[in-house]
Amino acid sequence: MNLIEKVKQNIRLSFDEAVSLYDLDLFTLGELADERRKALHGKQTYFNINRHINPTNICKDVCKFCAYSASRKNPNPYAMSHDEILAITDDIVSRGIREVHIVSAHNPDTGLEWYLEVFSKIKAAHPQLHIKALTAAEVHFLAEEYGKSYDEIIDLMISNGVDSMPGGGAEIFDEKVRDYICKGKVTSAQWLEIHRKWHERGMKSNVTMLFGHVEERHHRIDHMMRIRDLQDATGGFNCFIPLVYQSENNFLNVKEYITAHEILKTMAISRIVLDNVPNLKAYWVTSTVNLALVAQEFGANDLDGTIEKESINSAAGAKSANGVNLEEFVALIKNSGFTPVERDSLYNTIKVW
Ligand code: V47
Repeated sequence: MNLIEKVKQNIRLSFDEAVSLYDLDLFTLGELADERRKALHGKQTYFNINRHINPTNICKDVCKFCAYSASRKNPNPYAMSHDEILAITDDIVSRGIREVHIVSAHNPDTGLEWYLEVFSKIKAAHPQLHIKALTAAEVHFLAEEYGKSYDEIIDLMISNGVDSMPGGGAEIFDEKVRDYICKGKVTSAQWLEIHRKWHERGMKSNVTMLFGHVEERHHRIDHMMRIRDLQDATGGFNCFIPLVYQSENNFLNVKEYITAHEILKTMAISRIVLDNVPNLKAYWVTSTVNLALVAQEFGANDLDGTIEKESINSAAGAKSANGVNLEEFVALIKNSGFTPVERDSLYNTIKVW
């Protein structure tokens, strides 16, 4: 049976077959991915009304692709106080925002207690606000720094109010590429182990892939295969988020930028290969809003959210520092022929706009 027929019949692809999907033309891939999207979500496109908080940019790790952490290219170290964070959460809740996404650099002076306390203070003040916090890279950092096991850190996160884990820190799982772009931080096996443990407690998380830098196509497929294997075992991933590499103010010297054509191919292939992950997010922050809207035709069914404030990707050139306006966002989804569906953090429908 040929590859296209296999995809049409929902037959799971091997690594080699998945790599050869890239040989298909973009529109064929788009049609195949769109079939999968339609079967799962029809014309619905999810988004949520959320707010990112990045409490500190002081980091003990040096990832070549990162423009956010304080370094000689970004000599602006900061660390927020609990009061500053609580003022933000008070404000966002009063404006109807339902999710706070808290991700930081690996700051040795921001202690484990500092995080646990801020989570429990937020939860005490706003029990209904969903806290999506700490990437597996941060869990690993905190475990090492404070001599705790992953199990202990995870249990502390849960008992202090964290509701789900974001997908950051996955980067690219291939060990050689990973060593080149972010040597010294959480390894691929550790990243996957942390999410496995999180899922084993009945909790949900997301998974990202940083692409468009020095990796090759087969590295992306390898990344997807490792996710597919873990998802078979746990079912705990809600969403796959391919993050397009942003090139400014960092130490990764990428000469040739990825094309929109290659980004859309990768989106479509993720939808086809990750047959067990229900949602595929076109993260407008790294793809641009325009391409994220087009990606709806290539398998994507989620556009993240309004975000309000974003520091990690905007430091590297993304035009996301101030988020997007809700009405405008909804109108863009509608005008591109899809139905905007406001969701909560766990993909329950809140409102069909
Ligand atoms: O892990 C850092 C990435 C991630 C760059 O789970 C870069 O819903 C592109 O994970 N170019 C953090 N990307 C953001 C993240 C995320 C975002 C939105 C939603 C969710 C979710 C997760 O940002 C990091 C890293 O992979 N990143 N630098 C850069 N130059």
